[in-house]
Amino acid sequence: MSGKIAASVMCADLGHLADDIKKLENAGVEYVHVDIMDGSFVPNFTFGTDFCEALRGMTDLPLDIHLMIQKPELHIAAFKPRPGEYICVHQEATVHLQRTLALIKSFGAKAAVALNPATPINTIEDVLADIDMVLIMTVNPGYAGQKLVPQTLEKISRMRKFMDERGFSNIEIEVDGNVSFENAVKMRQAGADIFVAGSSSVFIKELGIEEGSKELKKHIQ
Ligand code: S6P
Ligand code: MG
Repeated sequence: MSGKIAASVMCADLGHLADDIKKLENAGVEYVHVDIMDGSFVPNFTFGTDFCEALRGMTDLPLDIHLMIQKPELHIAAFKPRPGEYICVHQEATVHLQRTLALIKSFGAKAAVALNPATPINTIEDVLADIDMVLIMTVNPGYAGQKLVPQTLEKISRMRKFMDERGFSNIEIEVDGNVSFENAVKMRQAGADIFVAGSSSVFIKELGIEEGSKELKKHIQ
């Protein structure tokens, strides 16, 4: 199966959001990646619960909600997780990770854990049974338009091997940060399944959303 695209809505033209969402649908991207930032876990602020509801009213594409917030367990319910959607929390942001993942599952949504570049893969060994996806951050979270942290490429293949050896070949790997056409090829080879597409690919102004998505698809076959 070829790789899937999760288009990062923080890189869209927010003044013409409905147009951009239509273009993403026409381009055949699989998910809308929504970055939620709280100004504490990461230094930036972005969207919230109302924005997710507005997106759900705009498209049938499933949301891939990336919570870059402290104590996400306190806010999961407010995001009204739906079956078919991913809700992703950071390993670094919650003390009771297993309970938080079970809470996500209780809404019928898919549960995911994100790892910052500095966080070792073995920190999620004991929750593999509780997740559908692991998000390998290939930049430090907080901003679009950053450069790849190079050692995260090798981390993707280590993560894949780590999960396969423990009988969790079903868990998908998502990558987020500087997923350029060139980096996407290497990430795919390392074992990534879902590619968060931002300013490095789908939202390159000169290319446009349709062309950018088409080009990225070619690189993640
Ligand atoms: C960053 C956030 C990401 C960005 C994405 C942007 O903290 O989690 O999802 O939106 O990385 O992509 P790019 O191509 O500008 O790095
Ligand atoms: Mg993200």
